[in-house]
Amino acid sequence: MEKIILIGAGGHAKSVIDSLKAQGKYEPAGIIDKTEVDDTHVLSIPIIGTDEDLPRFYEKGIRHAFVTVGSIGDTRIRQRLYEKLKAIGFILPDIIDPSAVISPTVKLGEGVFIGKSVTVNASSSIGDMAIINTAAVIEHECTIGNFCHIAPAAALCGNVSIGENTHIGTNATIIQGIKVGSNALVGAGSVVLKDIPDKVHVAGVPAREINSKETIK
Ligand code: JB2
Repeated sequence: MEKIILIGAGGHAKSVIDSLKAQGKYEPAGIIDKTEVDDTHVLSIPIIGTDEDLPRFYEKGIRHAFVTVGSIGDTRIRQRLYEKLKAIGFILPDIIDPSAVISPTVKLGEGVFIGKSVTVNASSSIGDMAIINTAAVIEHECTIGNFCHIAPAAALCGNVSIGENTHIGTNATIIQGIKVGSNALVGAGSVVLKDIPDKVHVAGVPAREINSKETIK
């Protein structure tokens, strides 16, 4: 089995490790965190260094890496890590929990995480480094941009498009045909009935624009 190195030793790493083990394609070589951390393991995977060690692991022959730092409405860390890994030469595979139901017609970017019990229906596409978290539903012909996070149990009806770096909060509902811009944020539990421009934050039922500090992610 090919070895893979994981980047980030927090809560999201636990979700990814579970699915990685269940997927059975890659063997975790270890986790690196941004600095020395007190813990020595996450779910029995050892913490083996910091970001500065990445080139050394690549030289030792580890070719696959996955960003296990999550994001709650701020994708900059994941973007920076993605660029760093690509510059070194790492391959970023997709980690897809075997309980997910994904149409064979779906297009997937690289470094995508698809968690437990997700559904992605026909002709949808998922951009690079997106997180499609537990039990989210992405209906037919949806487009999810790079670095988006679709949080647990969010539901996107058919033909919804989401721009890059956008966060869709847990249990949000987006009705069919809606366009959500890039760098936008949809608060937890919102019901989105109208298009949302770039950089706008919304919350509530029906969803309305709010000050970014009020947002429930
Ligand atoms: O630049 C970095 C870096 N920045 C933060 N490099 C590396 N290698 N690691 C980094 N980290 C590490 O990511 C932190 O030191 C910490 O160990 C970890 C983030 O852990 P935390 O539990 O705070 O968040 P998370 O990103 O794992 O999970 C968030 O996002 C998920 C999607 C949580 O809020 C979860 O609840 C959520 N499900």
